[in-house]
Amino acid sequence: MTTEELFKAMAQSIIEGEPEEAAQLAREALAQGIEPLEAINRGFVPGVDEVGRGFGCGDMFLPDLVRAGAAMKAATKVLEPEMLRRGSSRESAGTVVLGTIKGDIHEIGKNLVGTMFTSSGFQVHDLGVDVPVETFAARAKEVNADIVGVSALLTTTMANQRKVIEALDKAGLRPKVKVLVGGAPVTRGWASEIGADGYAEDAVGAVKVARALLGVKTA
Ligand code: B1M
Repeated sequence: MTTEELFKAMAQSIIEGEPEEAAQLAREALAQGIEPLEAINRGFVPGVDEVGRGFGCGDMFLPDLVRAGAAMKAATKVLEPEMLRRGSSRESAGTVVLGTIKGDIHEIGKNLVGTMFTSSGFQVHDLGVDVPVETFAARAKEVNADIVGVSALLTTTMANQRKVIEALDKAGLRPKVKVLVGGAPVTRGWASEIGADGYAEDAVGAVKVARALLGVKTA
């Protein structure tokens, strides 16, 4: 299979919601020497976007979304350990508390962001999904976090990102603790409207922005 054919098959495995096929194609990509993040971005994400588009316009339904999510998770489960293995930085670049905001159970993008942080030398405390606003602030205090990263995939849950900033303010943790927001519906404009310190469109960008916020030199 050529690389282009492989990328097409990857997208198709997500559209058809085939976890085993997706995992197998992820292994094949690694065997071909393709960078894990490239496999995700050029192979699997176009499939996820297609399912999202289909769901958005009523051509696909919730079970399709569920199957696509399971296939995407199976693919990232193969690729993420490899991303970690390839991470070069060994010195701690900073401490990050990360989670998907209350009301929201989308975890795939947040997990990728966490993996990129870990492989770039950050210490990551992943709170999981559907994380209450106060938990971000409590954990940030407990682990003396440098960055709190809040992911939101729903327009209805994005609003809670603002509440995390308010909770950190209330706990007296700002401006020392920087807040980074992201997720598909989140924009730079939204980030500045709610007073976040940083916004990133993707996992690689998240690490870049965090490094800039902490004044860490880019590797
Ligand atoms: Co949901 N879903 N979903 N879903 N889902 C979306 C987000 C949606 C856009 C689909 C659509 O309608 N077109 C839509 C949201 C509409 C909106 O509000 N604007 C939607 C909906 C409506 C819903 C439900 C409400 C459906 C229902 O029940 N009727 C429901 C909500 C459940 C809930 O959370 N309470 C729901 C459920 C689900 C599943 C559980 C079935 C499943 C998630 C499985 C899982 O995570 N384990 C799912 C899926 C798979 C999707 C789509 C298809 C794919 C999401 C994904 O994993 N993308 C999605 C459509 C889409 O995004 N195209 C959709 C791949 C991932 C790598 O990208 O998560 O964007 P992403 O992360 C990127 C960047 O955004 C960024 O970096 C990541 C890596 O590059 N990023 C950050 C993310 N977090 C960041 C944090 C940062 C920085 C960058 O700093 C801290």
